[in-house]
Amino acid sequence: MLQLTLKACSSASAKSARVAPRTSNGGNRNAGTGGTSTSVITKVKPKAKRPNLYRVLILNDDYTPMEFVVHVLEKFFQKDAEAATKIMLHVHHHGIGECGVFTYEIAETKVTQVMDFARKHQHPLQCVMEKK
Ligand code: TYC
Repeated sequence: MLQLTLKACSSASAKSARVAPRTSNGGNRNAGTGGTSTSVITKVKPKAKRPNLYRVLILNDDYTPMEFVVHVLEKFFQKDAEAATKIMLHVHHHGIGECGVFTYEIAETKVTQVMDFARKHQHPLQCVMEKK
């Protein structure tokens, strides 16, 4: 009897898939089996892990002009005028709103770009990130 078992492993890539038979009895494939042998073949399964995602949010304030917020959304978040205006008005009425969802490094870069741009134009606009 030859028993072949395909088993998933976690941390190797598909390229290094090992298909050589490995025995579970120290190499003596016939030990205690009356002449039968058992092989376990392990095959590495590629494990695609999803990245952590972060929301980039802007906060309302009383001083930043609406047109500036719309411009920020167009410039840094690739929103068209209609989508940008909708987000800006949502923030104006609810206090906070989502500009986009990104991986950690991209989200961090967006926050820095927006904060630097707002400071450069002397507006108090605040931008933060939040893990999803
Ligand atoms: N509340 C601001 C105003 O009345 C407009 C504004 C909207 C400011 C969104 C910031 O994130 C913001 N001028």
